[in-house]
Amino acid sequence: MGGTLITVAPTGAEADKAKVPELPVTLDELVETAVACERAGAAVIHVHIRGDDAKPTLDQGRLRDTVATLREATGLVVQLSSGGAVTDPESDRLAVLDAEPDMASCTMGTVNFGDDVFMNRWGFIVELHRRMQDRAVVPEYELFDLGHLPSLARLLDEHGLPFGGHVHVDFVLGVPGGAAGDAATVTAFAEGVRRYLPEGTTFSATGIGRTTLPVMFASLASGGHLRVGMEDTVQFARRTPVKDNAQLVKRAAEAAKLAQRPPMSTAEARKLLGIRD
Ligand code: KMH
Ligand code: ZN
Repeated sequence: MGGTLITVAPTGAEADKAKVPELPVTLDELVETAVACERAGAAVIHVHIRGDDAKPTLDQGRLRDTVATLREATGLVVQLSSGGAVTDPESDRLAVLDAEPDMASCTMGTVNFGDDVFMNRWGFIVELHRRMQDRAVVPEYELFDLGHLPSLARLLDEHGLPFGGHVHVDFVLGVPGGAAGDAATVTAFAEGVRRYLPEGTTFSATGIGRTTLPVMFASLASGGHLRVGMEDTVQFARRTPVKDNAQLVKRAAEAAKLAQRPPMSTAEARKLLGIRD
């Protein structure tokens, strides 16, 4: 069945640095965590950046610097978040692609997001997909709910395959307002991938908060890949905060090895995802 693609999402837009001091928010902290996570078995990094005030930002200059610095320091596939924070306008989210990442996320529909709404209009999704095709950026389609699967099928049918021709999706489970983070839900999504999406589509799964472990094991058992990181959980276990992102990647790599599907190298990940040279 091949190896396991491990994506690390080290920062996100939600956790508060004042409450989680280990969260990487400066470029130096991000690079340090990226190097450690690559060593621990990650092949892709899903990046949200922060400003000097440690709050999320989509500042163009910072995004460009971040992409260039991560490329110099690591072999990781650099995936920028086009989701940003729930307050980010569509124009800024589209402009993320100007920083020329290898990949970018593309969420397949609007979802309640805790007390907020993560807005993803159909017209916005189409524009993001088209711009990624034009700029040779490989999308990771983020699925927060089962309805996002047929929406992606519609997108591919009406607007064509992504750059590189390979479809890769990520199930983001356990968000309050989205699909639950449990094994039955992973199975339902995996079945939906087979039912709605092109043959050869690959998936990873991430469980938010305490759903991290059930989602991780269910994804491995279903032939899926993994995303872990402090964007998704800041608790390693009950009453035990995460030490750093590499700790989460190491645990994922150990689980992947136990499942007889050891972590993919960055070169293998680039080939699988169809990343441009
Ligand atoms: N921060 C969330 C509102 C993505 O990166 O594309 C959106 C998110 C998804 O994290
Ligand atoms: Zn994200």
